[in-house]
Amino acid sequence: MGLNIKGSIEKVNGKEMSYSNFVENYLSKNQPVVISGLMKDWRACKDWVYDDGTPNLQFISSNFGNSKVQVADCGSREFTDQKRLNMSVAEFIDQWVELSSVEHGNSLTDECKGKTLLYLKDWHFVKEFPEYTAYTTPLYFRDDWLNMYLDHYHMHEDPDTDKKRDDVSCSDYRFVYMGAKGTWTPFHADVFRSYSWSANVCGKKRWHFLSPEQRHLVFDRNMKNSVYDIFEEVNDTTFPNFKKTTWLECTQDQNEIIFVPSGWYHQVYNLEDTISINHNWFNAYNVSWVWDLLLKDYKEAAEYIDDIKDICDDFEGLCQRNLAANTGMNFYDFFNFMVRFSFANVLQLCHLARSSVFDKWCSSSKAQHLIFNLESAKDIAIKMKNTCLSENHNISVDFRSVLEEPAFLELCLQLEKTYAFIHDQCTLINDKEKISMGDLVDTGFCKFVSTVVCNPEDLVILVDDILQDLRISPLKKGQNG
Ligand SMILES: O=C(O)CCC(=O)C(=O)O
Repeated sequence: MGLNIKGSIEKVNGKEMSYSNFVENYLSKNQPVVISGLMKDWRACKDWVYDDGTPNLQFISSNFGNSKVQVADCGSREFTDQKRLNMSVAEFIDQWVELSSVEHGNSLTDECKGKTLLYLKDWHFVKEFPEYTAYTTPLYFRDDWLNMYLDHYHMHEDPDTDKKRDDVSCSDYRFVYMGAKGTWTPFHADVFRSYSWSANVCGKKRWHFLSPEQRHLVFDRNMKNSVYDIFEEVNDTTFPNFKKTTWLECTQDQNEIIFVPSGWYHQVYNLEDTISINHNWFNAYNVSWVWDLLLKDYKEAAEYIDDIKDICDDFEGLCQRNLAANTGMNFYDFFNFMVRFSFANVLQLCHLARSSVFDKWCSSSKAQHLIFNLESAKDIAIKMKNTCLSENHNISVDFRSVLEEPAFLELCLQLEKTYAFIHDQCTLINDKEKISMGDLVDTGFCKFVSTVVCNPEDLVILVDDILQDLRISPLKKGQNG
Protein backbone atom coordinates (compact mmCIF):
# COMPACT_ATOMS: atom_id res chain seq x y z
CA MET A 1 0.00 0.00 0.00
CA GLY A 2 1.44 3.39 -0.96
CA LEU A 3 1.47 6.41 1.31
CA ASN A 4 -1.40 8.85 1.22
CA ILE A 5 0.42 12.04 0.20
CA LYS A 6 -1.69 15.10 0.94
CA GLY A 7 0.77 17.83 -0.03
CA SER A 8 4.28 19.11 -0.39
CA ILE A 9 6.47 21.49 1.58
CA GLU A 10 6.46 25.18 0.76
CA LYS A 11 9.65 26.54 -0.83
CA VAL A 12 10.74 30.14 -0.22
CA ASN A 13 13.64 32.34 -1.21
CA GLY A 14 15.70 33.18 1.88
CA LYS A 15 16.80 36.49 0.36
CA GLU A 16 13.20 37.66 0.50
CA MET A 17 12.31 36.50 4.00
CA SER A 18 13.07 38.50 7.15
CA TYR A 19 13.83 36.86 10.48
CA SER A 20 10.46 37.89 11.85
CA ASN A 21 8.69 36.44 8.78
CA PHE A 22 10.41 33.13 9.40
CA VAL A 23 9.43 33.21 13.07
CA GLU A 24 5.86 34.18 12.34
CA ASN A 25 5.20 31.74 9.52
CA TYR A 26 7.26 28.67 10.40
CA LEU A 27 9.03 28.66 13.76
CA SER A 28 6.09 29.69 15.91
CA LYS A 29 3.60 27.67 13.85
CA ASN A 30 5.92 24.64 13.86
CA GLN A 31 5.58 24.24 10.09
CA PRO A 32 8.23 22.83 7.73
CA VAL A 33 9.70 24.92 4.93
CA VAL A 34 12.47 24.66 2.33
CA ILE A 35 14.62 27.77 1.97
CA SER A 36 16.95 28.61 -0.92
CA GLY A 37 19.54 31.36 -1.38
CA LEU A 38 21.38 31.00 1.92
CA MET A 39 24.44 28.92 0.99
CA LYS A 40 26.10 30.94 -1.73
CA ASP A 41 29.22 31.84 0.22
CA TRP A 42 29.73 28.59 2.06
CA ARG A 43 33.23 27.20 1.81
CA ALA A 44 31.77 23.66 1.92
CA CYS A 45 29.85 24.40 -1.29
CA LYS A 46 33.12 25.20 -3.07
CA ASP A 47 35.64 22.80 -1.52
CA TRP A 48 33.41 19.73 -1.17
CA VAL A 49 31.66 19.79 -4.54
CA TYR A 50 32.80 19.53 -8.16
CA ASP A 51 31.34 21.88 -10.75
CA ASP A 52 29.04 19.11 -11.99
CA GLY A 53 27.43 18.89 -8.52
CA THR A 54 29.04 15.60 -7.46
CA PRO A 55 30.89 15.35 -4.13
CA ASN A 56 34.63 15.99 -4.11
CA LEU A 57 35.41 12.96 -1.95
CA GLN A 58 39.10 13.28 -2.71
CA PHE A 59 39.22 16.70 -1.03
CA ILE A 60 37.36 15.48 2.02
CA SER A 61 39.50 12.37 2.37
CA SER A 62 42.78 14.20 2.04
CA ASN A 63 41.85 17.01 4.42
CA PHE A 64 39.69 15.31 7.04
CA GLY A 65 40.33 11.60 6.38
CA ASN A 66 41.81 10.78 9.79
CA SER A 67 38.68 11.79 11.63
CA LYS A 68 37.02 8.84 13.45
CA VAL A 69 33.32 8.63 12.76
CA GLN A 70 30.24 6.49 13.13
CA VAL A 71 28.77 5.12 9.98
CA ALA A 72 25.30 3.60 9.59
CA ASP A 73 24.89 0.36 7.70
CA CYS A 74 21.68 1.17 5.80
CA GLY A 75 20.94 -2.53 5.28
CA SER A 76 20.98 -3.61 8.96
CA ARG A 77 18.50 -2.69 11.61
CA GLU A 78 19.56 -2.58 15.26
CA PHE A 79 16.62 -1.92 17.59
CA THR A 80 15.02 1.32 16.39
CA ASP A 81 17.95 2.52 14.28
CA GLN A 82 20.48 1.33 11.74
CA LYS A 83 23.52 -0.61 12.90
CA ARG A 84 26.51 1.66 13.47
CA LEU A 85 30.16 0.94 12.62
CA ASN A 86 33.27 2.85 13.63
CA MET A 87 35.81 3.81 11.00
CA SER A 88 37.83 6.72 9.69
CA VAL A 89 36.45 9.15 7.12
CA ALA A 90 39.14 7.94 4.68
CA GLU A 91 38.01 4.29 5.09
CA PHE A 92 34.40 5.29 4.62
CA ILE A 93 35.23 7.22 1.45
CA ASP A 94 37.33 4.35 0.07
CA GLN A 95 34.35 2.00 0.39
CA TRP A 96 32.01 4.55 -1.15
CA VAL A 97 34.32 5.08 -4.13
CA GLU A 98 34.78 1.35 -4.60
CA LEU A 99 31.06 0.60 -4.53
CA SER A 100 30.27 3.42 -6.93
CA SER A 101 32.94 2.26 -9.35
CA VAL A 102 31.17 -1.12 -9.32
CA GLU A 103 27.95 0.64 -10.25
CA HIS A 104 29.81 2.14 -13.16
CA GLY A 105 30.77 -1.27 -14.51
CA ASN A 106 33.89 -2.30 -12.60
CA SER A 107 33.93 -5.66 -10.86
CA LEU A 108 33.70 -6.02 -7.12
CA THR A 109 36.96 -6.62 -5.23
CA ASP A 110 36.98 -9.34 -2.58
CA GLU A 111 37.19 -6.71 0.11
CA CYS A 112 34.06 -4.97 -1.08
CA LYS A 113 31.94 -8.09 -1.48
CA GLY A 114 29.13 -8.38 1.02
CA LYS A 115 29.42 -4.75 2.05
CA THR A 116 26.27 -2.72 2.05
CA LEU A 117 25.49 0.92 1.67
CA LEU A 118 27.17 2.97 4.35
CA TYR A 119 25.98 6.38 5.50
CA LEU A 120 28.21 8.71 7.51
CA LYS A 121 25.98 10.39 10.07
CA ASP A 122 26.38 12.71 12.99
CA TRP A 123 29.95 13.75 12.17
CA HIS A 124 30.75 16.56 14.65
CA PHE A 125 32.60 18.45 11.98
CA VAL A 126 32.55 21.95 13.48
CA LYS A 127 33.78 20.67 16.83
CA GLU A 128 36.62 18.78 15.19
CA PHE A 129 37.66 21.40 12.68
CA PRO A 130 36.80 24.76 14.25
CA GLU A 131 39.39 26.61 12.18
CA TYR A 132 37.93 25.47 8.88
CA THR A 133 34.78 27.54 8.49
CA ALA A 134 32.75 25.22 6.29
CA TYR A 135 29.58 27.32 6.63
CA THR A 136 27.86 29.94 8.72
CA THR A 137 24.60 29.18 10.45
CA PRO A 138 21.81 31.07 8.70
CA LEU A 139 20.15 33.88 10.65
CA TYR A 140 16.86 31.99 11.09
CA PHE A 141 18.55 29.20 13.02
CA ARG A 142 20.82 31.27 15.25
CA ASP A 143 18.61 31.38 18.32
CA ASP A 144 19.92 27.98 19.32
CA TRP A 145 19.96 27.44 23.08
CA LEU A 146 21.13 23.85 22.81
CA ASN A 147 24.40 24.39 20.94
CA MET A 148 25.09 27.72 22.67
CA TYR A 149 24.91 25.94 26.02
CA LEU A 150 26.87 22.87 24.88
CA ASP A 151 29.69 25.06 23.59
CA HIS A 152 30.43 25.87 27.24
CA TYR A 153 28.83 23.23 29.46
CA HIS A 154 28.20 19.50 29.35
CA MET A 155 24.56 18.57 29.42
CA HIS A 156 25.09 15.56 31.66
CA GLU A 157 27.99 14.61 33.93
CA ASP A 158 27.76 11.05 35.16
CA PRO A 159 29.12 10.99 38.71
CA ASP A 160 29.23 7.19 38.70
CA THR A 161 31.60 6.64 35.83
CA ASP A 162 35.28 7.35 35.81
CA LYS A 163 35.23 6.67 32.12
CA LYS A 164 36.84 9.52 30.27
CA ARG A 165 34.01 11.23 28.48
CA ASP A 166 34.01 11.27 24.76
CA ASP A 167 34.27 15.01 24.33
CA VAL A 168 33.53 15.17 20.65
CA SER A 169 30.60 12.82 20.41
CA CYS A 170 28.59 14.41 23.22
CA SER A 171 29.70 17.93 22.54
CA ASP A 172 27.18 19.52 20.23
CA TYR A 173 24.37 18.89 17.78
CA ARG A 174 26.02 20.20 14.61
CA PHE A 175 26.62 17.48 12.07
CA VAL A 176 27.78 16.58 8.60
CA TYR A 177 26.03 13.68 6.80
CA MET A 178 27.47 12.01 3.69
CA GLY A 179 26.13 9.09 1.73
CA ALA A 180 25.84 7.56 -1.70
CA LYS A 181 22.60 7.48 -3.68
CA GLY A 182 20.24 5.06 -1.92
CA THR A 183 21.43 5.71 1.64
CA TRP A 184 18.60 6.63 3.97
CA THR A 185 17.49 7.49 7.49
CA PRO A 186 14.69 5.47 9.11
CA PHE A 187 11.45 6.99 10.33
CA HIS A 188 11.93 9.06 13.51
CA ALA A 189 11.32 12.35 15.32
CA ASP A 190 14.42 14.29 16.33
CA VAL A 191 16.40 14.07 19.54
CA PHE A 192 14.81 16.01 22.46
CA ARG A 193 11.99 16.81 19.98
CA SER A 194 14.26 19.61 18.85
CA TYR A 195 13.99 21.48 15.57
CA SER A 196 16.49 20.60 12.90
CA TRP A 197 17.70 22.27 9.76
CA SER A 198 19.45 20.35 7.03
CA ALA A 199 21.34 21.92 4.10
CA ASN A 200 22.24 20.02 0.94
CA VAL A 201 25.80 20.93 0.00
CA CYS A 202 25.39 18.57 -2.94
CA GLY A 203 22.87 15.94 -4.00
CA LYS A 204 19.14 15.57 -3.47
CA LYS A 205 17.00 14.18 -0.67
CA ARG A 206 13.44 12.92 -0.62
CA TRP A 207 11.64 13.69 2.64
CA HIS A 208 8.37 12.29 3.95
CA PHE A 209 6.80 14.10 6.89
CA LEU A 210 4.06 13.18 9.32
CA SER A 211 2.68 15.93 11.54
CA PRO A 212 2.82 15.46 15.34
CA GLU A 213 -1.00 15.35 15.46
CA GLN A 214 -0.79 11.99 13.67
CA ARG A 215 1.96 10.57 15.83
CA HIS A 216 -0.36 8.09 17.58
CA LEU A 217 -1.12 6.47 14.20
CA VAL A 218 2.42 5.18 13.65
CA PHE A 219 2.81 3.38 16.97
CA ASP A 220 1.91 -0.16 17.94
CA ARG A 221 -1.04 -0.90 20.24
CA ASN A 222 1.07 -0.30 23.39
CA MET A 223 2.38 2.99 22.01
CA LYS A 224 5.92 1.62 22.53
CA ASN A 225 7.43 1.11 19.06
CA SER A 226 6.92 3.11 15.93
CA VAL A 227 7.24 2.01 12.30
CA TYR A 228 10.89 1.69 11.18
CA ASP A 229 10.58 1.98 7.40
CA ILE A 230 7.42 3.55 6.00
CA PHE A 231 8.07 1.96 2.59
CA GLU A 232 8.28 -1.60 3.73
CA GLU A 233 5.04 -3.59 4.13
CA VAL A 234 3.70 -2.24 7.44
CA ASN A 235 2.05 -5.00 9.44
CA ASP A 236 -1.61 -4.12 9.93
CA THR A 237 -1.92 -6.16 13.11
CA THR A 238 1.08 -4.50 14.77
CA PHE A 239 0.36 -0.99 13.48
CA PRO A 240 -3.42 -0.96 12.99
CA ASN A 241 -3.69 2.80 12.43
CA PHE A 242 -0.86 3.30 9.98
CA LYS A 243 -3.26 3.19 7.03
CA LYS A 244 -4.98 6.33 8.33
CA THR A 245 -1.83 8.47 8.07
CA THR A 246 -1.45 11.34 5.61
CA TRP A 247 1.91 12.67 4.50
CA LEU A 248 3.80 15.67 3.21
CA GLU A 249 6.44 14.88 0.62
CA CYS A 250 9.32 16.98 -0.58
CA THR A 251 12.38 16.77 -2.80
CA GLN A 252 15.18 18.92 -1.46
CA ASP A 253 17.70 19.99 -4.09
CA GLN A 254 21.32 21.04 -3.85
CA ASN A 255 21.77 24.38 -2.02
CA GLU A 256 18.37 24.17 -0.37
CA ILE A 257 17.86 24.09 3.39
CA ILE A 258 14.94 22.33 4.99
CA PHE A 259 13.52 23.37 8.33
CA VAL A 260 12.18 20.36 10.27
CA PRO A 261 9.80 21.47 13.03
CA SER A 262 9.56 19.92 16.50
CA GLY A 263 7.97 16.53 16.85
CA TRP A 264 7.39 15.99 13.12
CA TYR A 265 8.26 12.40 12.22
CA HIS A 266 10.21 11.98 9.03
CA GLN A 267 12.04 9.49 6.83
CA VAL A 268 14.78 10.64 4.47
CA TYR A 269 16.21 9.06 1.33
CA ASN A 270 19.24 10.26 -0.66
CA LEU A 271 18.21 10.34 -4.31
CA GLU A 272 21.81 11.12 -5.35
CA ASP A 273 25.24 11.07 -3.75
CA THR A 274 24.63 13.66 -1.07
CA ILE A 275 26.47 15.72 1.53
CA SER A 276 24.41 17.67 4.02
CA ILE A 277 24.99 19.79 7.08
CA ASN A 278 22.46 19.73 9.84
CA HIS A 279 21.88 21.07 13.34
CA ASN A 280 19.41 20.18 16.04
CA TRP A 281 18.32 23.03 18.24
CA PHE A 282 15.67 24.45 20.52
CA ASN A 283 14.67 27.83 21.87
CA ALA A 284 11.73 29.57 23.52
CA TYR A 285 9.31 28.36 20.84
CA ASN A 286 9.87 24.65 21.31
CA VAL A 287 11.56 24.19 24.68
CA SER A 288 8.23 22.98 26.10
CA TRP A 289 8.45 20.03 23.65
CA VAL A 290 11.77 19.12 25.27
CA TRP A 291 10.27 19.11 28.74
CA ASP A 292 7.21 17.13 27.60
CA LEU A 293 9.47 14.47 26.09
CA LEU A 294 11.63 14.30 29.23
CA LEU A 295 8.55 13.82 31.37
CA LYS A 296 7.20 11.10 29.08
CA ASP A 297 10.56 9.32 28.98
CA TYR A 298 10.88 9.62 32.74
CA LYS A 299 7.50 7.96 33.25
CA GLU A 300 8.54 5.15 30.91
CA ALA A 301 11.89 4.74 32.73
CA ALA A 302 10.10 4.55 36.08
CA GLU A 303 7.50 2.11 34.80
CA TYR A 304 10.20 -0.11 33.35
CA ILE A 305 11.79 -0.74 36.75
CA ASP A 306 8.63 -0.49 38.80
CA ASP A 307 9.01 -4.08 40.05
CA ILE A 308 12.16 -3.16 42.02
CA LYS A 309 10.74 -0.01 43.54
CA ASP A 310 10.25 -1.50 47.00
CA ILE A 311 13.71 -2.99 47.24
CA CYS A 312 15.60 -0.07 45.75
CA ASP A 313 17.30 2.41 48.13
CA ASP A 314 17.24 5.25 45.67
CA PHE A 315 14.56 4.46 43.12
CA GLU A 316 14.23 8.07 42.02
CA GLY A 317 17.98 8.38 41.50
CA LEU A 318 17.99 5.24 39.39
CA CYS A 319 15.13 6.56 37.25
CA GLN A 320 17.06 9.78 36.65
CA ARG A 321 20.23 7.85 35.75
CA ASN A 322 18.30 5.71 33.29
CA LEU A 323 16.58 8.77 31.87
CA ALA A 324 19.97 10.43 31.23
CA ALA A 325 21.30 7.24 29.63
CA ASN A 326 18.30 6.87 27.30
CA THR A 327 17.39 10.46 26.51
CA GLY A 328 20.73 12.27 26.91
CA MET A 329 19.75 14.33 29.94
CA ASN A 330 17.62 14.05 33.07
CA PHE A 331 15.43 16.46 35.05
CA TYR A 332 18.40 17.91 36.93
CA ASP A 333 20.46 18.46 33.79
CA PHE A 334 17.52 20.20 32.18
CA PHE A 335 16.81 22.30 35.25
CA ASN A 336 20.47 23.32 35.54
CA PHE A 337 20.41 24.29 31.90
CA MET A 338 17.18 26.29 32.25
CA VAL A 339 18.45 28.17 35.32
CA ARG A 340 21.81 29.10 33.79
CA PHE A 341 20.20 30.08 30.54
CA SER A 342 17.69 32.23 32.43
CA PHE A 343 20.49 33.91 34.41
CA ALA A 344 22.25 34.72 31.14
CA ASN A 345 19.05 36.27 29.77
CA VAL A 346 18.51 38.23 32.97
CA LEU A 347 21.99 39.75 32.77
CA GLN A 348 21.51 40.56 29.14
CA LEU A 349 18.23 42.27 29.85
CA CYS A 350 19.74 44.24 32.72
CA HIS A 351 22.60 45.30 30.51
CA LEU A 352 20.20 46.40 27.81
CA ALA A 353 18.13 48.34 30.33
CA ARG A 354 21.19 50.12 31.65
CA SER A 355 22.77 50.93 28.33
CA SER A 356 19.63 52.17 26.64
CA VAL A 357 18.97 55.88 26.49
CA PHE A 358 15.31 55.44 25.54
CA ASP A 359 12.48 55.05 28.02
CA LYS A 360 10.86 52.50 25.75
CA TRP A 361 13.94 50.31 25.60
CA CYS A 362 11.96 47.23 26.51
CA SER A 363 9.84 47.43 23.37
CA SER A 364 12.92 46.89 21.17
CA SER A 365 12.94 43.55 19.36
CA LYS A 366 16.00 42.43 21.29
CA ALA A 367 14.48 43.19 24.69
CA GLN A 368 11.22 41.54 23.65
CA HIS A 369 13.15 38.47 22.62
CA LEU A 370 14.88 38.25 26.02
CA ILE A 371 11.59 38.79 27.84
CA PHE A 372 9.96 36.09 25.73
CA ASN A 373 12.83 33.73 26.59
CA LEU A 374 12.37 34.37 30.29
CA GLU A 375 8.63 33.92 30.06
CA SER A 376 9.10 30.59 28.35
CA ALA A 377 11.58 29.57 31.08
CA LYS A 378 8.92 30.48 33.60
CA ASP A 379 6.31 28.37 31.77
CA ILE A 380 8.66 25.40 31.87
CA ALA A 381 9.36 25.97 35.57
CA ILE A 382 5.60 26.01 36.23
CA LYS A 383 5.29 22.67 34.46
CA MET A 384 8.29 21.31 36.39
CA LYS A 385 6.78 22.45 39.69
CA ASN A 386 4.19 19.74 39.38
CA THR A 387 6.87 17.07 39.15
CA CYS A 388 8.63 16.55 42.43
CA LEU A 389 12.35 16.88 41.88
CA SER A 390 13.77 14.76 44.66
CA GLU A 391 14.56 16.63 47.85
CA ASN A 392 17.60 14.39 48.32
CA HIS A 393 19.16 15.90 45.26
CA ASN A 394 20.95 19.18 45.77
CA ILE A 395 19.94 21.44 42.93
CA SER A 396 20.62 24.83 44.41
CA VAL A 397 22.04 27.17 41.82
CA ASP A 398 23.55 30.31 43.30
CA PHE A 399 23.56 33.25 40.88
CA ARG A 400 26.69 34.70 42.45
CA SER A 401 28.63 31.45 42.11
CA VAL A 402 27.41 31.00 38.54
CA LEU A 403 28.82 34.45 37.79
CA GLU A 404 32.22 33.09 38.71
CA GLU A 405 32.06 30.25 36.21
CA PRO A 406 34.21 31.14 33.16
CA ALA A 407 31.82 29.03 31.06
CA PHE A 408 28.95 31.26 32.13
CA LEU A 409 30.72 34.42 31.00
CA GLU A 410 31.38 32.78 27.65
CA LEU A 411 27.73 31.77 27.40
CA CYS A 412 26.65 35.36 28.15
CA LEU A 413 28.98 36.74 25.50
CA GLN A 414 27.72 34.26 22.94
CA LEU A 415 24.13 35.14 23.78
CA GLU A 416 24.94 38.82 23.36
CA LYS A 417 26.59 38.19 20.02
CA THR A 418 23.72 36.02 18.81
CA TYR A 419 20.99 38.49 19.63
CA ALA A 420 23.03 41.37 18.25
CA PHE A 421 23.29 39.40 15.00
CA ILE A 422 19.59 38.61 14.90
CA HIS A 423 18.27 42.02 15.88
CA ASP A 424 20.91 44.54 14.95
CA GLN A 425 22.11 42.57 11.91
CA CYS A 426 25.68 43.28 12.93
CA THR A 427 27.97 40.45 12.05
CA LEU A 428 30.94 41.34 14.17
CA ILE A 429 31.18 42.59 17.67
CA ASN A 430 34.69 43.64 18.40
CA ASP A 431 36.24 43.11 21.79
CA LYS A 432 35.61 46.68 22.85
CA GLU A 433 31.92 46.33 22.21
CA LYS A 434 31.65 43.00 23.98
CA ILE A 435 30.05 43.06 27.35
CA SER A 436 32.61 42.36 30.04
CA MET A 437 31.76 40.51 33.19
CA GLY A 438 32.22 43.79 35.05
CA ASP A 439 29.51 45.39 32.92
CA LEU A 440 27.20 42.51 33.51
CA VAL A 441 27.48 42.39 37.26
CA ASP A 442 27.56 46.12 37.70
CA THR A 443 23.97 46.65 36.68
CA GLY A 444 22.43 47.54 39.98
CA PHE A 445 20.51 44.33 40.03
CA CYS A 446 22.40 42.91 42.93
CA LYS A 447 19.24 41.82 44.61
CA PHE A 448 18.81 39.35 41.76
CA VAL A 449 22.44 38.39 41.75
CA SER A 450 22.03 37.21 45.33
CA THR A 451 19.28 34.81 44.24
CA VAL A 452 19.71 31.12 44.91
CA VAL A 453 17.42 28.93 42.82
CA CYS A 454 16.71 25.64 44.59
CA ASN A 455 13.58 24.49 42.78
CA PRO A 456 11.29 25.41 39.88
CA GLU A 457 9.20 27.65 42.14
CA ASP A 458 12.29 29.84 42.78
CA LEU A 459 12.83 30.20 39.05
CA VAL A 460 9.21 31.31 38.59
CA ILE A 461 9.65 33.91 41.35
CA LEU A 462 12.93 35.15 39.88
CA VAL A 463 11.44 35.66 36.43
CA ASP A 464 8.35 37.36 37.85
CA ASP A 465 10.44 39.69 40.01
CA ILE A 466 12.75 40.68 37.21
CA LEU A 467 10.06 41.32 34.67
CA GLN A 468 8.04 43.30 37.14
CA ASP A 469 11.03 45.31 38.23
CA LEU A 470 12.21 46.08 34.73
CA ARG A 471 8.82 47.06 33.48
CA ILE A 472 8.01 49.30 36.38
CA SER A 473 11.27 51.18 36.52
CA PRO A 474 13.64 50.34 33.72
CA LEU A 475 17.15 51.32 34.62
CA LYS A 476 18.90 53.88 32.47
CA LYS A 477 22.51 54.71 31.96
CA GLY A 478 24.10 55.96 35.13
CA GLN A 479 21.01 55.37 37.22
CA ASN A 480 22.31 52.27 38.90
CA GLY A 481 24.86 52.58 41.49
O1 LIG B 1 19.50 13.53 6.06
C1 LIG B 1 19.19 12.53 6.66
O2 LIG B 1 19.44 11.40 6.27
C2 LIG B 1 18.44 12.64 7.98
C3 LIG B 1 18.38 14.03 8.51
C4 LIG B 1 17.37 14.19 9.59
O3 LIG B 1 16.68 13.30 9.99
C5 LIG B 1 17.20 15.51 10.19
O4 LIG B 1 17.91 16.48 9.81
O5 LIG B 1 16.35 15.65 11.08
